[in-house]
Amino acid sequence: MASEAANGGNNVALLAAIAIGVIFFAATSVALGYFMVFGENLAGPPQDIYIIRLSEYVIEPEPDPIIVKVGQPVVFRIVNEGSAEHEVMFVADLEMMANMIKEASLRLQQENPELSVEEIMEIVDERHEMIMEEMLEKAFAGKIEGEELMIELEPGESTVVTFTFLEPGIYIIACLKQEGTFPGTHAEEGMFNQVIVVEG
Ligand SMILES: [Cu+2]
Repeated sequence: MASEAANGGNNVALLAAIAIGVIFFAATSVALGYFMVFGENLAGPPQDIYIIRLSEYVIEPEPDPIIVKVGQPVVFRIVNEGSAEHEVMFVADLEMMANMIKEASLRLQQENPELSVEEIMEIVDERHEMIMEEMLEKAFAGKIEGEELMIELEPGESTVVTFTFLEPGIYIIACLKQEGTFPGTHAEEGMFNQVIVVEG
């Protein structure tokens, strides 16, 4: 009788321990999940997430400068805080690319005087997307692994992308959109920055 009571007591204690364990596990999971989703708002950016803010006409990284290690996946949260469409694009030769877009715009304008600035920007942008993506892939083959090398965002839009840099060096990021700066690009107004990749 006494031992049955003791067993009953043990069972209760065991059940209580299991219940506490389950509750603790659930609470930890919820907290961890919450932190993973909202943690950057609560505790500032975790070390491996970098913020890139876009607006007229700047690219502001946080922290500044962004210094990352070769071979390690890097998470960027890119936010368009401006009132125009912007992009983050990796460029091998910024001046060349910016000039190319400007010249193409001016040429198109000369050849098609009936077209509005908006129409010309649209045509250049479409070509820009096709040609650039191909050029970027070639220029950065073996240097950057991950998502597309050109990320376009509408005003107020944001996205999270992951890149792994396979070679050390300075990687220029720029916005080559033209809204508000036509026939020049946003980059000409200073909308560019860099990601510094160092040996691990
Ligand atoms: Cu821009």
